[in-house]
Amino acid sequence: MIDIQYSAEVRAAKDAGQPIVALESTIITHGMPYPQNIKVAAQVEQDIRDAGAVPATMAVIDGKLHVGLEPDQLKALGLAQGVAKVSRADMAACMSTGGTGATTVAATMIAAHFAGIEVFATGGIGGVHQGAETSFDISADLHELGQTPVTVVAAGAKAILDLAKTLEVLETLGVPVIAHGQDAFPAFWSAKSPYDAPLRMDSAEAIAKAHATRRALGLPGGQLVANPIPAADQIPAEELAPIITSAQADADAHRITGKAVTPYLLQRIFEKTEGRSLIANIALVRNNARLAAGIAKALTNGA
Ligand code: PSU
Ligand code: MN
Repeated sequence: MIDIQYSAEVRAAKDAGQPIVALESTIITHGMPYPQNIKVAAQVEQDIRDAGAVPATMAVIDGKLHVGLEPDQLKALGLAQGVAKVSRADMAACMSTGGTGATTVAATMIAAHFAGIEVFATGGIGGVHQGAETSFDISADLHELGQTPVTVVAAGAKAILDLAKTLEVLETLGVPVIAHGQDAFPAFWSAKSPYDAPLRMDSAEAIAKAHATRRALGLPGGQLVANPIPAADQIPAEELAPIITSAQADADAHRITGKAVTPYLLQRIFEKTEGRSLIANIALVRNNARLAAGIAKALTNGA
């Protein structure tokens, strides 16, 4: 009944059994400003191709689930105003009403699993927000990681989130959190947070093998691979801390709630860093795309 619209490239890769990496689209519509969003979306796709895999950017367009976008569709999504942000809760409604929406990490995982794609690259995942003890704001991304078997490569989580609580929830949900090449859990714009990740692996092959072992055990849920931003591109945590505090205060003052919180904070931080946050964001997404391609290749090679 669900009629997936594959891009020509993803369709050919599926037929040939080539490695495929899923990409989300909320990062394009709500995570980065126009016009950089369009350039970055195309660049990240090309990074995956250069690393020997095929990119599959997900979105819902006119009610249809797209797995892989043609270049003109990718551009149109980045240009469009007021595109819906579609997560687990809204995905089916968006499709059944013929709507158009960009997929979050949670919705992209659902789409990837549905299409038989096991590896996904993004920037940062949603998590437990600061003040969650009163707001109860915990991203659906965490529950998705607990139930959908996709390995997600991200640069940790942003300091707009409460990292300690985010790690606790992931542990409760049984999600393996694997730092790549270091012990510390990365903090998005900074390579290291004060917290160690529960697991560490130093190669794409090891991560692929862990994924395949979970699959063989029949475990529901995915893995979170926390890949640090390259050192040359990071912004020191102490420099960002006051900016994040003031962005959070703005969000509280304007009574921003629900799914509007994350896009609002990202935009305020972009403004307050005069665009530096975006430069770091681009570097880490590209770095994650390359690692995800390596994991997808290792899985295809029988990890
Ligand atoms: N974190 C980022 N950049 C993003 C997002 C999160 O650093 O673009 C987006 C992702 O699509 C993620 C979503 O899945 O925000 C989480 O939103 P929420 O916190 O409302 O669950
Ligand atoms: Mn939320």
